[in-house]
Amino acid sequence: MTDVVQPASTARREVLRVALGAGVGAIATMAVRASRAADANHVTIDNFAFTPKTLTVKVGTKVTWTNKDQTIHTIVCPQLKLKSDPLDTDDSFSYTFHTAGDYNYACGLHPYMKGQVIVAG
Ligand SMILES: [Cu+2]
Repeated sequence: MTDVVQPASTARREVLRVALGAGVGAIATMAVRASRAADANHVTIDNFAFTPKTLTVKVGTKVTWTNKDQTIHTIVCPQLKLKSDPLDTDDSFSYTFHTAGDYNYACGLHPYMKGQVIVAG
């Protein structure tokens, strides 16, 4: 009898564990979605690339770049005569876009790192 009950109990515990695991996964997914929505004006610099590569914002939006690389990067936009200070790991730079347009920028130290901010009126 014990031999029959024991496996069933173990199996039920396993089902519960899997269900809890799925619940945690769903919560984690929701947290990621929420943080993405909040980061609509944020560009991450990681692995020598800007993410998102193209960011679309409304006029008046303050855009913030944060360097997640172990290498120094800068933000350079000739159109705006904009040049950030060197950004070390976890440093940020912000700029408020006041005029609609397509703004191409790059890293001053690694010109192949390109990004774009589209400012819609
Ligand atoms: Cu760079």
